[in-house]
Amino acid sequence: MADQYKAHDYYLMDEFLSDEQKLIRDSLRAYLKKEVSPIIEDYYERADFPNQILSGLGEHGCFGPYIPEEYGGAGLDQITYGLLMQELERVDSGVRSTASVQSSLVMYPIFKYGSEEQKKKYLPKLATGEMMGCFGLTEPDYGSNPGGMLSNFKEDGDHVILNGSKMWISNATFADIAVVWAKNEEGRIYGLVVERGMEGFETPEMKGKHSLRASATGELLFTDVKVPKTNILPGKSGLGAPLSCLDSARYGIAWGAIGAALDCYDSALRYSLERTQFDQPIGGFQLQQKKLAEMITEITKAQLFTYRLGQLRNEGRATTAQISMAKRNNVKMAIDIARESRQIHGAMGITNEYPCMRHMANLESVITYEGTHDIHLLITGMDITGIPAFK
Ligand code: TGC
Ligand code: FAD
Repeated sequence: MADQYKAHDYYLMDEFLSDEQKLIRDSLRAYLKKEVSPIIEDYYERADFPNQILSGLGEHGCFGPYIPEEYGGAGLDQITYGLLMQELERVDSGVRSTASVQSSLVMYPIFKYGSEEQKKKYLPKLATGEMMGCFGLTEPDYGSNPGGMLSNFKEDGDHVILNGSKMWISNATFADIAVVWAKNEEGRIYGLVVERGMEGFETPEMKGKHSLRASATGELLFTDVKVPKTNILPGKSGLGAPLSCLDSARYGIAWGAIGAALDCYDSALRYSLERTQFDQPIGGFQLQQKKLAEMITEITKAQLFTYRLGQLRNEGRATTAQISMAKRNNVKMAIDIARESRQIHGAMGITNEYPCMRHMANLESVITYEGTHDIHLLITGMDITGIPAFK
């Protein structure tokens, strides 16, 4: 079925956007409708990522939108970055994931903490999608608590020897490079750029996912991998380095989740006006109107506070806790709307003719990765009380 999506802007938020921001967003929307919507269900069912769209995503500024142009990025502001993530996730969370990882978890740490040589070597190719990356933080026994990681490296002349493993890594199976977080001999965390082809480095696929199927997820296995010291990111060490990258990715997810919610609402609204029962459109029944009215109310609230978060990001004033609140709220809002949308579609809602079930399943990953729903609540709790309740 052709992608009939129409954007919804109940509080006229577009009036806050510049012509350039709208142009960039609308151009990506048109590209995705033409090139991605027609194939996404098929890739989702086959549990595969459509690699042929990588260069198109690069051309539309989806890789490193806010990285300066001198390093190949698009040099855009944080609200435009958010708008791009919203369009991508409107189509599929897995497509947004690929762009999030590339931008915020691979390009950002190299840009922020890399040497000038590292920036010049990797960033321009990552921006076009000619080179793809992944981000290895989570380990089999350390998910919410990454500070306990076991991956480690030891000095060996001009190199270090890396051992350990990472799990649940988006883009792992096809990435050319991995930004990997591991401890040195003193137990201090550093980021290392590990390149595909380095001996002892493997990236097996993780299969059997019922969620985020149009995204490639894998492990990263390191057995005595010899990594040149010049591949260590020199700019920052400690857990704060990977966590600061998560701020940027979580902010993108806050916008992205609104995209998934908009798609579910749009499909439900159209279906409610087309489908008749008891001789009238189901959208004429109060119970269905309640669902639709509550959906657009929640979407509008999220649009408003996420836009404000974007302004704070542009000014360099957004805090980790503010970002956590938006990620947590918006993903929960989107997953609730996906479930309501599926109900409005009746039995058709469980099929691949409508996007709601796919979004619903995808959002089960989104509510878990980049910090679980509960961890984000604890981040807010710590911020308002001053007492960390993690341990
Ligand atoms: P804690 O003691 O609180 O902090 C350790 C050090 O880090 C600093 N810090 C930050 N720095 C910059 N930005 C942030 N957001 C920061 N948060 C904390 C902190 O100041 C401290 O610095 P220092 O100098 O004092 O050492 O750490 P903790 O071990 O108690 O943990 C806190 C907690 C639970 C909030 C944190 O570990 C956490 O966020 N856990 C969730 C893990 C997570 O989100 N993993 C995501 C993996 S990547 C992923 O999921 C990609 S999905 C792919 C896709 O998007 O498609
Ligand atoms: P756990 O940490 O074991 O948590 C299990 C449950 O316990 C959760 O409900 C959690 O909220 C709760 N819990 C944990 N600690 C506490 C506490 N202190 N207080 C209260 N409750 C608590 N990681 C990467 O590094 N790179 C990637 O690219 C990446 N991509 C991913 C892609 C997908 C599809 C998925 C599903 C995950 C991905 N992840 C990635 C991993 C993701 O970040 C972790 O799954 C997430 O951080 C949670 O870790 P965990 O699954 O080990 O759950």
